[in-house]
Amino acid sequence: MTAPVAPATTAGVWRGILVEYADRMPIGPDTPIVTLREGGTPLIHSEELSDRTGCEVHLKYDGANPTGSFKDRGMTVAISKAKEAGARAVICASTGNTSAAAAAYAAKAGMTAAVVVPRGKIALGKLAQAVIHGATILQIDGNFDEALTICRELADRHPVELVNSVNPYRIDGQRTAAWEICDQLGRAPDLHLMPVGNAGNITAQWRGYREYRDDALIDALPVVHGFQAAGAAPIVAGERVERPETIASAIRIGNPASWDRAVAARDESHGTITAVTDRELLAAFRLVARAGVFAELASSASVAGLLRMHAEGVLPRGATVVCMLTGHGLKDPEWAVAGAPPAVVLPPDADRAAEALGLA
Ligand code: AN7
Repeated sequence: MTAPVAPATTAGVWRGILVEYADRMPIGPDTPIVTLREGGTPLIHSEELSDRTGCEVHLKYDGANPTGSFKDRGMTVAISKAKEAGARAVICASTGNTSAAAAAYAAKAGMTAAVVVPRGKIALGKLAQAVIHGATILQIDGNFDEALTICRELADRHPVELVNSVNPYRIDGQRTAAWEICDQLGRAPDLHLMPVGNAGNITAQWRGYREYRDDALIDALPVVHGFQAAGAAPIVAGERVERPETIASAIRIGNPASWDRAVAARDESHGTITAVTDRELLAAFRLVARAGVFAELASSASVAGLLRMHAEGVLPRGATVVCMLTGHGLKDPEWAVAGAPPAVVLPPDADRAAEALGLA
């Protein structure tokens, strides 16, 4: 049985995107709401990035979702609809975050999940989530694109529901990030910057903004700038990348499923999709963390892109900018500790501690 939604004691507390945006969601009175109260994530003003760029920069921190990434927004809808349709099992291919979300929401729904991931190429935190939520994990000697091909085939031939972003309910749910940004700012940003991997999210954000504009909830649309990792930038190159490579494993994707829709979002918004190097990703990752926000490495593509656009002198002065931070840094803590100075080890002695801290 599904728990009742929003008992009186939760008044004023965020109830998850399916309830908060119910009138914009593909749900009816009989749809079971499978939720971990995703969404409602913080929009954080960045003084550091605003000072550097001369813009008003905000970070939409979707790492604050229940499983630590924006994928929860789409998964609550996909799993609720799968449950409504009577599905017992779901399957997805993943670079990690989708599998974590699918595993968690399937567990909440009492369904089984199978996840197909590239062997050795997903962050330990994400693998840990799939394991602990009880998903069946298949690791393939291949990349994400090959894993997705396998999953599409299995879903065609067997009674399992595909919950990758080729499932339209995933896109429906992910639109909510754009709506929250508008609700939080009281307007649409001038520029919306985000990482691009399989390109479901850029598709969803652009749809979200357009729908808010069509309903006169915002006056103007943002310009959307997407960023791929340099070794995995098929949309930038205009051709598939057979062997995508980047340290940002979340966006190590060579043949995005929503390629055409990403190009449409780019062109309709008069934006761009460009590449950022692994070095730029790491620099942006550290910069954002120094101001208190621990976002996943791949997430930092939005901020790396912002800094590059600033260096190129193409940012309109005073523009309101939102950078999406799509995942939590704890997914892959290795990147945080890599290159850190050696630990300071001391006996338990206050004088020695004071000395080490330069206080004595
Ligand atoms: C943190 O989990 O594709 O362009 O299988 O984990 O919508 O694919 C993850 C992608 C950005 C790219 N940021 O979003 C997966 C997967 C993070 C991500 C993306 C992903 P899309």
